[in-house]
Amino acid sequence: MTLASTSELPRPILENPDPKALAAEIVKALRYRVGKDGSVATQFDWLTASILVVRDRIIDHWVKATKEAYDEGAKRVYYLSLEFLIGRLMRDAFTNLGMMESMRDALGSLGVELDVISALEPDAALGNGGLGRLAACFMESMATVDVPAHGYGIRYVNGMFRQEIHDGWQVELPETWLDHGNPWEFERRERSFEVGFGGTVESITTKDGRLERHVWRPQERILAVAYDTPVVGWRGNRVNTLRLWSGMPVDPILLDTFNAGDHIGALRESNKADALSRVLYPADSSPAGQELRLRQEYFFSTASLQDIIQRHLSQYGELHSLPDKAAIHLNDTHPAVAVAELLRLLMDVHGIDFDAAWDITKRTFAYTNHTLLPEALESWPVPLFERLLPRHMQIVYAINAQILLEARAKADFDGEQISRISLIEENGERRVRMGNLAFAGSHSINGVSALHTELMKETVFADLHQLYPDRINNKTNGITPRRWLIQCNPGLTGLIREAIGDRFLDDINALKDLDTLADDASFREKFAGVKRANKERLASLVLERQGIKVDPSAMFDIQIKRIHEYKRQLLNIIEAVALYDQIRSHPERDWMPRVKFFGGKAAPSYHNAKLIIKLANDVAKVINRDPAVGGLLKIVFVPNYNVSTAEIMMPAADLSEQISTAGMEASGTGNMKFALNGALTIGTLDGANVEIKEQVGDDNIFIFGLTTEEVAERRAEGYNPRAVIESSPELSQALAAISSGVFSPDDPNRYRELMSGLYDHDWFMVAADFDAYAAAQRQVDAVWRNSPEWHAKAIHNVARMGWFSSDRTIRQYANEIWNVPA
Ligand code: 26V
Repeated sequence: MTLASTSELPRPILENPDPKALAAEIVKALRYRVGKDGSVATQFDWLTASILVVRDRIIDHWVKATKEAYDEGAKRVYYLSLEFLIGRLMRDAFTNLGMMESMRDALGSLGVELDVISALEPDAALGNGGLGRLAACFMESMATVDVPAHGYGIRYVNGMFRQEIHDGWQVELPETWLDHGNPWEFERRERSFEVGFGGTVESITTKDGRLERHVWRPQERILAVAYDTPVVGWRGNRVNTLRLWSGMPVDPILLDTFNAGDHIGALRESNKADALSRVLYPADSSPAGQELRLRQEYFFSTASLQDIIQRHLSQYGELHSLPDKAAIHLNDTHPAVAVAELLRLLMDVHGIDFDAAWDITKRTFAYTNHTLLPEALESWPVPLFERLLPRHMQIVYAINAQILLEARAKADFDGEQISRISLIEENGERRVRMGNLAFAGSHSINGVSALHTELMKETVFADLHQLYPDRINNKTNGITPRRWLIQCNPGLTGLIREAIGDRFLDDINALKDLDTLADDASFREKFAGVKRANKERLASLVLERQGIKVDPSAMFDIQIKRIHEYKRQLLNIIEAVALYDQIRSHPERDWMPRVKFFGGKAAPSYHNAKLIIKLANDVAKVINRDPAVGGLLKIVFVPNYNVSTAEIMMPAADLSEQISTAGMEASGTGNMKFALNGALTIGTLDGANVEIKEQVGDDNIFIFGLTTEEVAERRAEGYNPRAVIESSPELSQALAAISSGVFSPDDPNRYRELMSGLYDHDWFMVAADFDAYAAAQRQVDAVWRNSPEWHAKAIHNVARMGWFSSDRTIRQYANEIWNVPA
């Protein structure tokens, strides 16, 4: 079968370059921009030259798109996000410009392998997980569906840490993605803005004693400097800008201090500025709480707003029209301080009164909530907030007065409800609630799956929803099919093109045409062949990197995502232990060979998550070496799970594990990537799994376990995990084995506490769902045994995933929230 080749695309993008001409361009870039000659160039130099060649093409479109948006007076979307988990960009750009094969040929003629150099491109890992990756998919989709947009974030020097596994334990190492420079970005020194911290607020009054305005005199000042990366959409239709801010000192060196002999002190300013954009916080739930995090949030929020205001003023000369020309989106509460900052800029800098400024603010902002976990809801101690941002503290109080007034006027809220909608938490330590601030300052608040949105209305935002019932809406997440199908799975893409033509490349819903082919034996065989090749690729990677041999004809059962107790990797591992026990006790049964893959990072301070990684590795060590299992079950923990690893693992999966405690996973997007690549899901009725089930049909997914309501009921009636465990012999035995040190003979007590947590409270209902999960796994085995049936289901999954394209999601945001055409 042939790989997707650009020459077959229906409307060849751009010029669909001739490989010979491309090769000449690459050589020229190598010589004049990298400063090397082919005879001395390293593989890395070839990579840089190749990126520069594709970048040149992107720039032409970039300039054009930017000018058009300006000339048309188009409304722009500004996506504020502390995280953009982009991964590699080169292949994405080749795919979207339709020049993958030309580039491969051009490089080949120069004796360079595209696959070799593209593997050298570092991942831009400026995010933790789902929230950051969603921002990256959205950037690509906004360019694709022609929405003029800017992403705003921080240019972290150290993104997400690199994970190594030493003796089964996670070890965190700094990721230095900028070490060899970054050919994608453009530094814009001229685009820099001052960011203040601390200091005092002065009230200026008129001669007759009326308050005229407030002037904030910050004690510290730092510069935010812009770095721009072009983001190209499918077929190069539009190129948008990802603008990342980097901290720079106003005075790089305090010369007086230096000359007075304090050489270290003289660099103080420089270090402070550097710290702001130094490192991404690697926790995606535990309260960060640290001052540096709040500084980062304010730093990028104010720089972005100043940039937006400057652009708006230069085009329209006034700010009352801001909501008509700018939609500013808050990706979670991380940029929520922008609500207070926009008010400050409008009032204190541009002289607009509170009522008008508040109206502009609300009509401009929209906010997405990405989690209901109480520990992930941001709040800041009032004393810290007040010390760093004294003027914003006053503004928060002013907003609070406003919404409490509305609550009292509009609804007959009781004291408890009033205290719940307040922007200030008053129980115990006083804190600023960023979720309430984002809600109050936005005209739209959305959840990321139907279930999550309903739960938002019933839980965190119940009272604010009662006060402002028109604001909460749902926008189910999506993924970009360019990266998560066309680019990462050329085999499947080629097969689909052969079978149903090219329409799905531009209209992903055309994948539906595959549905009828599920009954076609010859198509099923080809489909199985593609999956097999993808599994072989993963198998050789695991052999090469980890020295573990796995059989590509076994079922590849994969759980890859952040390690979190609510995501229940533990449930999966315990089930593997129970299965291991069964295989040993009943070797005569006809077991279906499986390889269970795990991958994911734990927050460095999250003790149990790190212990779960160690457990997966300990269990793997024992099972993989046990001749009694005879290769029927293998466990592999793949280190350093990131976007690039995902691109290899998603296409190679037979079974996708989406087994969070119902009600806890806001959406999930890995679940969508797997299904689009032809894996069947085993999952709970949580997040977007609910909607995946609706799309693919009940027969093509394995659903098990308690529903959200049942989880709540069980908790309400006093859940007793010990009784549940004791009534399940398989579960008891597995827990006893782990607890007694069968998998940790070097430290038999290693998992005592982790296991006793399950007996004592089992917050995430692992025990309650265990039997249902094990039963669902045996049902999975039964279907797997019937290979044509399995592949037919897998084909139905691919055929019915069109709705989960982030193009659909972005069109909904555009039409229903941002009010821009798409
Ligand atoms: C929260 C915090 C809390 C303070 C410390 C730093 C930090 C960093 C990130 C976060 C956000 C975590 C929320 C998150 O990633 N949610 C995920 O969003 C995905 C996209 O909507 C969704 O698919 C996942 O279900 C959801 O867990």
